[in-house]
Amino acid sequence: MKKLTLALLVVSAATFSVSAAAQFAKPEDAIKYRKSALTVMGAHFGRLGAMAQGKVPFDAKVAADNADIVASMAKLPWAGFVEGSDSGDTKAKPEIWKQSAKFKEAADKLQAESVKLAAAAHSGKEDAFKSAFSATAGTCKACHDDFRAK
Ligand code: ASC
Repeated sequence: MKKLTLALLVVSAATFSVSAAAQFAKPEDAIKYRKSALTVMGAHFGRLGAMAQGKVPFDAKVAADNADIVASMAKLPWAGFVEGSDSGDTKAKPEIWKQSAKFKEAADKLQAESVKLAAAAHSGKEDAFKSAFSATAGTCKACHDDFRAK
């Protein structure tokens, strides 16, 4: 029984660690957090983009390393979109909070596609990598079109 309780605690801690770790004292802290996560994700996604577009030669190891970071970072920004953080140093549109199910769906799509992108990068197959890259980029764009101000 004790073992089961401990196991359940460990599982729930692992499940909730991301949201529990991301508690914010002020709205501007949440804004800074989500923008930071998106900035880091964008930097690594950009390295993948350079390869996907043939600007730099495809390197399976570099692709896999960067895609793993993108897939990890893709989990983080969402906890920063707390109520009351729609104004200030942000391009976040009010629709994020008005259409929260649609926003969550967009966030989930990015996460799902970035996991597939990492798998494709690990396969070492350039064609699979390129198509997974463009599917993932499509989820970035769709969310920006609907939920980010110009
Ligand atoms: C990037 C980046 C984005 C997306 C988006 C895809 O490299 O920083 O925000 O791709 O432009 O359309």
